[in-house]
Amino acid sequence: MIDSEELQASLSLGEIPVRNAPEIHDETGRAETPGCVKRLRASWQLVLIAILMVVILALIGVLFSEKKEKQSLEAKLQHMEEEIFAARINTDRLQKENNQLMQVLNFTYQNFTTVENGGQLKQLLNTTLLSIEKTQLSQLLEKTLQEKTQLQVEKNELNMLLNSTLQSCNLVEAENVLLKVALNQSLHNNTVASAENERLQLLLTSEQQTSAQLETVNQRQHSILFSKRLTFVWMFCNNDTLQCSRCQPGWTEHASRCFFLSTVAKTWENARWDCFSMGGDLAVVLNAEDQAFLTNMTFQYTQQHRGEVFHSAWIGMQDMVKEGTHYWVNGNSIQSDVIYWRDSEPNNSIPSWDVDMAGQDCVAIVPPNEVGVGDWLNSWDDIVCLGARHYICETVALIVS
Ligand SMILES: [Ca+2]
Ligand SMILES: [Ca+2]
Repeated sequence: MIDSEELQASLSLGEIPVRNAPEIHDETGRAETPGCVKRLRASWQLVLIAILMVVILALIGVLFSEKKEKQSLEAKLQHMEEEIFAARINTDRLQKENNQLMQVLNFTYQNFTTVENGGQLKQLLNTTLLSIEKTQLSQLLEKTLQEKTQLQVEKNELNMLLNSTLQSCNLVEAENVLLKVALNQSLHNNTVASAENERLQLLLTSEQQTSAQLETVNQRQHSILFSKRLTFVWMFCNNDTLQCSRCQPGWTEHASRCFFLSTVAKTWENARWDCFSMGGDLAVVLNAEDQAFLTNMTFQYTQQHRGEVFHSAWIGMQDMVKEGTHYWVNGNSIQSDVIYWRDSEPNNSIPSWDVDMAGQDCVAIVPPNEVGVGDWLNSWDDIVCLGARHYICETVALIVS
């Protein structure tokens, strides 16, 4: 065992106290320290050093902890002193307020004692409180009534608005029904219009095709009309409207024949030559229609040329070869049912200047004073062929196929 004195001496010297191991003596008597003892002694020294270190560290820790705790206690103490100081200040303030309250209480008590009857004050107080409460209730009631009135007004307005809205809804519904009807009608009309449009489109297409065909035909006809080969056609057509007649200008068509009444007077023979030169001959009366037409032609001429001398107009009939036997220029003899002599004609009158005593062998139409009445058709008269008369030529009307 190590004594405490030895331990303190060792610590003071910085050595680790070790217990003296028993000495081993050799045979010669000289003391000898064994190896195991030496090792054991070194281990003990190390252990002691470690223990000392731990103790020292523990002591240091304890000292540090105590110092820190001391500082904390000092801070708490300072804080408590500050609180105590503040409490004292607060206590002083409370004491002052308490004094003031006591003064007020004393003053109140003194005033209260001056009132002879405390019950009257209480009653007065109650009355005052009731009056105030009543006033407040009245005001509240009045306010409530006003709110009720306002609510009633708003209710009436809302009812009116509701009624108006319902009426508007009814009107809207009615209008909606009308619009639906109109929409259906419109759709129907649209369908009809669409069908009509399609029909018109088809018709337009057809018309366009027809127009194109007519255009082609028109171009062909135009080329034909303006060709030199058909220049003569222009003689029979109006140059503006291209309305064509089967007779040349100045000639009048009748019964597929063309007739021309001259504006000059010539002998019967020269008149016939003139007709020849125009591709025709003196006119022949084939029937009553021809007679009416030619007689009316002479009448119209005299009506349109009143200042002009117009005795009569030669036609293609004569009895030059055999007196009393009349022939038409076409070789036909006079027909018994186509005879239109004036009264007392033919009389074959021989004028005094006719040295040849040829008589009247050429026939002309004497224009009547009026047409359509009486014996106006009987207009023939035999006249001396050398006399100058107007004349009527005829040709065959142009045959247009
Ligand atoms: Ca005669
Ligand atoms: Ca006569």
